[in-house]
Amino acid sequence: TPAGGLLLPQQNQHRNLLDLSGLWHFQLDPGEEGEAQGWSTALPAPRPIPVPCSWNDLYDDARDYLGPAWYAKDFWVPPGWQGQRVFLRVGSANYAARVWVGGALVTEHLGGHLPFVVEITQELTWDRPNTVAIRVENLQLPGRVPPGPGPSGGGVAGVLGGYPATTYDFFPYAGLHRAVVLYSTPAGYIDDVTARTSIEGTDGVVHVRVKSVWHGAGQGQGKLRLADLEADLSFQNGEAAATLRVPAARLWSPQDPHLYPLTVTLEEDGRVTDAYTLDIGLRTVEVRGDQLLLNGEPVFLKGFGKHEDFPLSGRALNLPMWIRDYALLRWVGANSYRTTHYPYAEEAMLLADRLGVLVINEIPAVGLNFEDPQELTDARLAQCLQQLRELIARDKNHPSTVLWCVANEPMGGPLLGTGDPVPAAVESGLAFFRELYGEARRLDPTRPVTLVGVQGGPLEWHGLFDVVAINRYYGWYTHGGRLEEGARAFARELDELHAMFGKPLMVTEFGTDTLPGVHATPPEMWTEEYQSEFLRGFLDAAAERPFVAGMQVWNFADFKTGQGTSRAAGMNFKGVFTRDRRPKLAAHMLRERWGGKGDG
Ligand code: BDP
Repeated sequence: TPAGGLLLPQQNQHRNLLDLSGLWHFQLDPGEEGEAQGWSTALPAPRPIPVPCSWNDLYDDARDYLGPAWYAKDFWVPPGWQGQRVFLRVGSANYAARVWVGGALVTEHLGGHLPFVVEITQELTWDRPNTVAIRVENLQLPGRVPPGPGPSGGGVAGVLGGYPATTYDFFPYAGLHRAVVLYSTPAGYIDDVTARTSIEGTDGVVHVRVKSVWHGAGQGQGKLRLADLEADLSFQNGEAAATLRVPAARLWSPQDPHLYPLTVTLEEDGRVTDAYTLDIGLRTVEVRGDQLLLNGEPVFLKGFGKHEDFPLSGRALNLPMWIRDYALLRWVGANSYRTTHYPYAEEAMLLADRLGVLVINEIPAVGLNFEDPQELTDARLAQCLQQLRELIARDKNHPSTVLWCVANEPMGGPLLGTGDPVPAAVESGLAFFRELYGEARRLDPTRPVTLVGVQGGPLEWHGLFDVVAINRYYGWYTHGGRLEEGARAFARELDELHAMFGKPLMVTEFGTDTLPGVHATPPEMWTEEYQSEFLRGFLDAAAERPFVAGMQVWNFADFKTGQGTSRAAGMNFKGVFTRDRRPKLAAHMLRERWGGKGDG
């Protein structure tokens, strides 16, 4: 088993990669009989399913299904891989997974949206096909993250109502949402690379730590290479570090998202035995006073909260969607988004690096409620810490990630100012978030960390973080139909929060449900005019306040939710684009305001 690195597998002259995406066998297991009946070697009545894909939109009986389901596929390992170590990597199994190869249980994992890896060299056969079976189970349980509806109800979504019941306001899509791949490495291999960048004068400084797994004594040599720069790596107990200094560095920024390929090699007896290349960006992010700085200059995040959501493919990796979404971000003049409310596909992060998009990268901690019993909070903390470690391991080298976010709208009492937060819940949350913040900074001291707060929620929690991030709906969930009053209440709160914390402030959600094609003047709730004027009012208030470091509209596009009385047709209609990516009136307004470019 690897030491814990989550490097994106790659093909080169020392390593191999085989993507098992495509058609798999699939079977729901409502009676939970699969394990006892040996489904790990063959499914008795399989239907075809693509991987990656959510199962929900494909078969009627799968849409609202909660329970275990099985995926299986036969594969050959290419003969040229013999003598190498072979690993299986699952990009995202939502939610709990167990994996068998050749009928042997090889690993288990809890939590969607993040990859896990297991070495399967010993389990493989070379003279006949191998079988991989993955049991994916998607129950909404209170001790998980995101939590299933617990003793205190269903969080924000509990207030909204909805079926299937969730603590969050999006459809509980499930399945193998990203690629399942096989890869091979030499016996001694590069397991992890951490590149941290700083700026000194006009030099870009790259400090690189490498972890390797050696078949011998854990010692060895290697090299770092970036353009024509080179440094030696000398491993002690599998770890080595070196620093490269790039003169007259071309810094990474949204205006010029320049990437430098960084190559790490291992050597034995002067011969290169393993190599790994990743593209890095030379840039810094920091908070100074009430400003967020990119490369030492104040930066403003214009953009959206998003979802990985599309008809039929559900929450799965959908490259056409991503390419179109990045084109539309450019069209509308946005430079950022938040990965609401879970980590997005690695391909999306690579594209953000390449296209110069700033990402607030969030763990799947949505729907937390600190009025629940302490044992649930403890179980959730353990899960959040694991997800934070996995996310930082996966995404730490992406220049596009400028901020880690450890939770969305944790609750500590009544919602939307209908009552005061509950003191015991606030205390419990303080201990919880102190720990998460500390862990994020320990794992990655190079990026600020934030928590996204709900309207009317406890303000104390923000004090622990580097950036104050808030979701506000004055003019929608409160002040409905009264846009001016709502915008004034919003502006007042901005000033209060600034006086209270003196930190950079971001509005990470603001928006209104908007039925495409529905119009009214003067603007009325649910119309395109109302959305456009609501957003304009908030943007105006923020523009007068230099401590506001970002405005992210909720949402980029309409998205699927559970069924309920407040979500027409099972959709959240707060997108400025429809679910099939057609602009509403607000998209044009934003484009004018944000200086969107040319074509989509
Ligand atoms: C916030 C949540 C988000 C919801 C949104 C809404 O963070 O997930 O979809 O409000 O109500 O509560 O539209």
